[in-house]
Amino acid sequence: MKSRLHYLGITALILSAIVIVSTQGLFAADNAAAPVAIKIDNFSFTPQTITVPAGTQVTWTNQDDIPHTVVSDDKTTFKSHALDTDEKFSFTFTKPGTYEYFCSIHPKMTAKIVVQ
Ligand SMILES: [Cu+2]
Repeated sequence: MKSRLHYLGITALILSAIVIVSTQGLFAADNAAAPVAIKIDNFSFTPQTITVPAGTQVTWTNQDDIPHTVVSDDKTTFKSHALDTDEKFSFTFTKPGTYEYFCSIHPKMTAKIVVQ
């Protein structure tokens, strides 16, 4: 009698451990911010406004046939050099806030990233 209860207890412990480990795995996957891509084409950033969780890495790709830059409005948070066709620039947003940016070659090109 003792041994049956004993094994039941051990089985319950092992099952609990499996549930805890797999649940933590799921939460870890949920918390990992998926990378986001923004394309630069035809003198515009697409999408022009995007909301992402903190920790998201955003990568811009210049798909236009002329150079563009990606520069935050404060000109310090992030600032790419002139991107040639198919060239990329990445920045990881760690702090929540609203980040407006533009192309310093064509200042009418503006867009925004909201980090939550
Ligand atoms: Cu430009």
